[in-house]
Amino acid sequence: MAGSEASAAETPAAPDTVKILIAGGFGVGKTTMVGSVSEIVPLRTEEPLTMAGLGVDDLAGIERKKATTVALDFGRITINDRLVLYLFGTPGQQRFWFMWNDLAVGALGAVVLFDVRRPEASFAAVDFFERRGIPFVVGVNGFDGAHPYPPEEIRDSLALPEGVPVVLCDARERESSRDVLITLLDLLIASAVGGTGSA
Ligand SMILES: Nc1nc2c(ncn2[C@@H]2O[C@H](COP(=O)(O)OP(=O)(O)OP(=O)(O)O)[C@@H](O)[C@H]2O)c(=O)[nH]1
Ligand SMILES: [Mg+2]
Repeated sequence: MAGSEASAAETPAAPDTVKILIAGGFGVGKTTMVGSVSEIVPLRTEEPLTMAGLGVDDLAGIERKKATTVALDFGRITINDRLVLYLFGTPGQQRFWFMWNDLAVGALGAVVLFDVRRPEASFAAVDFFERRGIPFVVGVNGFDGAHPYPPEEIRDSLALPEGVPVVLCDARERESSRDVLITLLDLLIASAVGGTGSA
């Protein structure tokens, strides 16, 4: 019995798992971010954009887009031996927004991705997390590496509260996507310590 007690004591504790949403409007780079940062092959639920979506899917500014998420993306990243993040990418199109409520259950925080060429695409996502008091950071996805606006200008245009970090990023780059998640984790820790929520 002593042996089994000893081996139980040596068994490393399972890491804590935290659910994070990668959200934002249509085509802002959510699937791309989950894919770049995930250490497992991400689960994707993408369907091709077809002629049937003409007049429904607004492709202005993202004409090269070929597929869209119809349910969710799922990925995972190990931060250290005590913490693992489960990443859930939301669908971006308005007709799939009803799924966001379910996806948000149990989420501790969110990344709202933002495309400066189409700022209005992410307004609803900011609103969604503000209303629910879920802490979030804004990741400004610089398409083609371009970051024409400083974070403060983006903060003003979204009327973000002071406590919401704005991070310039490139969703295609693992390191950059990871930095956005680390900023979110810092915010979650600060919120937990201060007990202040998202704002
Ligand atoms: N040049 C460039 N292309 C990007 C970047 N991020 C995403 N893309 C491309 O933009 C398109 C849209 O990216 P997705 O990741 O599918 O966007 P999404 O937000 O998941 O889209 P929905 O699920 O349809 O809302 C894809 O063709 C990506 O390859 C970026 O930082 N730079
Ligand atoms: Mg997607």
